[in-house]
Amino acid sequence: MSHEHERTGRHYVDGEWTAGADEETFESENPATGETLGAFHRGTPADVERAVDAAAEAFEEWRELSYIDRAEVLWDVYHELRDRTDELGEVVTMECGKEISEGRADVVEAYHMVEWAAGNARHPHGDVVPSEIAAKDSYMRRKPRGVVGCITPWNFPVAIPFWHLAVALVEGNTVVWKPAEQTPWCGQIVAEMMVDAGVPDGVFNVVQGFGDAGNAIVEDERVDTVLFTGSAEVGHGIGDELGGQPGREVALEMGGKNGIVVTEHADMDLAIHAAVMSSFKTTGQRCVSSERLIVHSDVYEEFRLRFVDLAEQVAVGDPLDESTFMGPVVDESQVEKFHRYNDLAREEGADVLVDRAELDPEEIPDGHEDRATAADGERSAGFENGHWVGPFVYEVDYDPNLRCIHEEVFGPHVALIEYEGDIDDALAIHNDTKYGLAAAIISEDYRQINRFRDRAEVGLAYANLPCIGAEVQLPFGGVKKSGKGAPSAREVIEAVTERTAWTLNNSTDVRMAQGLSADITTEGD
Ligand code: UN1
Repeated sequence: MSHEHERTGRHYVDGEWTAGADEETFESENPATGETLGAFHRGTPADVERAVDAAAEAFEEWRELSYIDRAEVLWDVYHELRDRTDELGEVVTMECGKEISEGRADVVEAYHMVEWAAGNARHPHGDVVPSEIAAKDSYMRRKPRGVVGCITPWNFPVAIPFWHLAVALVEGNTVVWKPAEQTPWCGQIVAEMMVDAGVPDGVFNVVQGFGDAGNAIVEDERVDTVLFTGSAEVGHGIGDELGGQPGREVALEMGGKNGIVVTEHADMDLAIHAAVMSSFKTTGQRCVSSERLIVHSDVYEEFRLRFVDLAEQVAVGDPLDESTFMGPVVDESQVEKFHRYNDLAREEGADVLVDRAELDPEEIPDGHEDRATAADGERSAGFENGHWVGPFVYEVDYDPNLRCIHEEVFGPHVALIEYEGDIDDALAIHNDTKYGLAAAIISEDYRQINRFRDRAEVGLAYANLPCIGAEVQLPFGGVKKSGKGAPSAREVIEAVTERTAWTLNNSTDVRMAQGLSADITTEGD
């Protein structure tokens, strides 16, 4: 990787960097400044078809390697990621706008996942199952499914791809990956790392581009499994398309309208910290970010005062500056969506408590004077063309018909909802959403905590923690509209492998081995 001016990224297909079928390119943009970071060839369905050809062909050889041999290749990728964490972390920040410690954390999460997937290769794999017959050995044998298509989002442009890629490859599948169109440079560097690590030709293919390329992956019946993390709209489309096709697998992870419940027995310092982290980290652009804070009436006033106070002060600024808490949102469509939902909250009767939504770029401190930009190697022009917003916080009486507390915004748009009664009253509000990804409860009362654990309708739940920050070895995925399967960790193994229930007879006695209780013919033996 370098910061040179002329960057034109290519696809990586069948062991070659290629411009693809079409000369058309698209640009990657720095959301903080609006600068162009580079041009990338735009993949077409024809490019995807070539990539799937290559992956299908490479599969036969790749599957023949032992687990451990395949894992060795991934360990080399692990070292690339570790050695280049700072450098790649900076590209993450430049391309998707999250502040620099999060940029680096994205890369760290990626190598954690590689560590998990490659480490599995030296662990027992599968189950030994007892048989009714002593001479039989039965066990579960896993086989790779074939070609795995990965479609990944911009908000974790390195980590999430590795949730998919690392496991798919170690298990013996070959891959066609489409990175998000907002973060192609991250995709390019990951591909370079794969090449440097010696992944054989055709085993790993990248096609850069937009939804038409993603659709081509989904529509190609030779793609045996599709792993998708992204918007609910796109994800459900993929689920519907593949659902009706026997033999094709899918694991989907989509959004949420995640809630944090703060009970009357909450430690208030913990509650405030968890809420601020969950609502504003990554500028509210994690699938697990919280947009609903459901707070018991006994502690509501204190919570509101302290949360509002911090929301007013959250440091929005240059994402390359270590002291920034919140960077820009990724692009103009996110800015517009944020403003649209803030207006909607007002129309629906919300009482606005913090309104830093229209952030003036002139007021953003630039703490990173010597920042080298990808475009020209000099300090950027400034932030006036960036996609800047600040926290927007409101309180609203709970009403099942309000759209602002039911629809995902993906920004620092936060509702405070007061509840009365017991934990079941909080749960009734909390569970009133079509989504079910992540949740947290803040309480010192173990009964409340356990009730929440058992009744919160989510795939990831936390007590006395933010609802962001899942570790890679946990299955990451939601229930209800938030997902199907969990496209990370053990669940990816399920999605990219087929099981055979395998039984071996160790006896030469046919009857014993088959467990026959009767002779085959009436004469007997
Ligand atoms: C996402 O929210 O889009 O749990 C992924 C977390 C991260 C992954 C988030 N490990 O916050």
